[in-house]
Amino acid sequence: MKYLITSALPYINGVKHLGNIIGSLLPADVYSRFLKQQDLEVLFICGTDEHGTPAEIAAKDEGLEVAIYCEKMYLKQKDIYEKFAIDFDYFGRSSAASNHQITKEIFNSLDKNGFILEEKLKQFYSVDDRRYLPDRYVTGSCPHCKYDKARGDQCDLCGKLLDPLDLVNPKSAISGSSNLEVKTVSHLFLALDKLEEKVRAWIQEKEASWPVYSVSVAKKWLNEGLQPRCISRDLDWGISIPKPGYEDKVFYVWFDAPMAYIAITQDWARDVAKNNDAWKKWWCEDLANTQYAQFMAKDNLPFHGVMWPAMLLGADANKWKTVDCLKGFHWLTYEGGKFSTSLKRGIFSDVAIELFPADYWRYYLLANIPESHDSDFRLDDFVTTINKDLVGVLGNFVNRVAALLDKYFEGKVPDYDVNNEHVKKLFEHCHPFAKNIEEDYFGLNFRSLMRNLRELWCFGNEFITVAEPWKLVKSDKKEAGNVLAACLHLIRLYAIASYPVIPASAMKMLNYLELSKESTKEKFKLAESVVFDYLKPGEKLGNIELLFEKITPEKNLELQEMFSSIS
Ligand code: B3M
Ligand code: ZN
Repeated sequence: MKYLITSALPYINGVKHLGNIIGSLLPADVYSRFLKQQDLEVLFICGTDEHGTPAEIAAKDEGLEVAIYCEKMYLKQKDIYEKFAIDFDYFGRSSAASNHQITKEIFNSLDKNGFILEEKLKQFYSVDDRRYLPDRYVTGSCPHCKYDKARGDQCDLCGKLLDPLDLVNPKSAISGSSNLEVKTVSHLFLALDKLEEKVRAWIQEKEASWPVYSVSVAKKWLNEGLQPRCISRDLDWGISIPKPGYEDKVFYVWFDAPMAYIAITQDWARDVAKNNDAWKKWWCEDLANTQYAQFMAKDNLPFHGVMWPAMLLGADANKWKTVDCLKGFHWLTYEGGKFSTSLKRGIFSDVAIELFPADYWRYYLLANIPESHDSDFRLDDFVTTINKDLVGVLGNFVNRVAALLDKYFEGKVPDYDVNNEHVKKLFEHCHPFAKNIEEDYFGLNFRSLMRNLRELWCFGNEFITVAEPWKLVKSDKKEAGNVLAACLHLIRLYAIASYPVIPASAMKMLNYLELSKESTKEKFKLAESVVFDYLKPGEKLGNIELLFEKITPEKNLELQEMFSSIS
């Protein structure tokens, strides 16, 4: 079995907030790191989603050409994800040539198979801008809640999806002009209604391996009855439509964005695998031996669970790999309200990563992942959690062990007896934990994973507090050596079990045990990590780098002030 992992492609129109990070990128990374640790064949693909009105409007706001803006934001986002230690095999772009090609190819197949319709549509034309105004190019008042800055595709206040023609007092978002005419124009539609039965059968086949929530969202869409969906737009930036009469239009962003998962894999094949055909084994060969997991926030579930599969099934039912596990997340809220990119509300990834190392954010976000319901990010809770769990539990244990070994055993692995009762006790306790943690990783149960990890860490402090090696060393040095050797093995287990969540800190622990080089692959398997005779007696231990630094009350105050204006 090989494992294909994709995370929803973040929109290009700005730096993402912490809600976006935990809503797809971070859990996908944890899964990918874990599987790679088990020495399985894994490909983790992501990239920026660069088309549509949001990109054009954001570029205009910055006074840049769209292509230049996208290039700049692509590099910026890529850099931030690297700093968060999100370890993609390839981070590409939906605007790449590969995506133009594959999107057109799939469209042509759909057209040939009779799933593309031409229909007339009423649309705003701006006389002053001399152009049509799709989606967000129209603003006005929401007909539902009267919010006066609603956009043509959606109202940011009440969240309802809109058609530009629904808006009250519509205006052009480009010039502000309200001199708009309604014109009837021909557009292309994906005949989702004709694909409904194929999708229904496909979901039935897959649903056993999807989380319940994803199944219910997909079925809800399906049961409301699928309607033809417009897939053409009057924009300059995007993928042009290879059909006579539509030369001046481009594809709707949601038509080409999921195709980019395939296109980015092609770019990976060219640039990383150095074999232009290497993408095929992930997408169109040996389908039964690929396990494909997608990660996304809940608003993306209908597109991934219904619309994109419909496109692939309609293009060629037997050719394409479709998702096996559709993992959708709820919302992370910020201090009780919404994170919002347009309103700049919340903590954004670029600011966050300058404040604390990635592991701090990774740990807190994963411990609070909105897995089965929305969850709230709270700055005071972030500070408390870091100080308690990372500094007080994990960091403290590792420091205690290292200090005692420095003091009494010249910083070396003590002589120890594998069959001593401390080791036995540890083994009995840790074995079921490691098994549960392994199941949590494989089963994508993040909340349970984080609880189990934390509990496993807590055990170290309890163990050493009860065994009191600092006293034993005076009466029975051999026994103190047994205890501390057992603790070193526990640190090894912690490093291995925690690596996907806090990779940099895990590597520091392995460096301390001088295992960083040999422990990359097979020696790293979780199932085999509960071994307590692994370290060689007498071996010199490395330097222990400070794992985590306490967030002081002064720093806490500084943070509260820094973010107080946005709550
Ligand atoms: N860019 C929406 C989002 O970032 C969208 C995902 C596309 S995945 C093909 O939430
Ligand atoms: Zn509204």
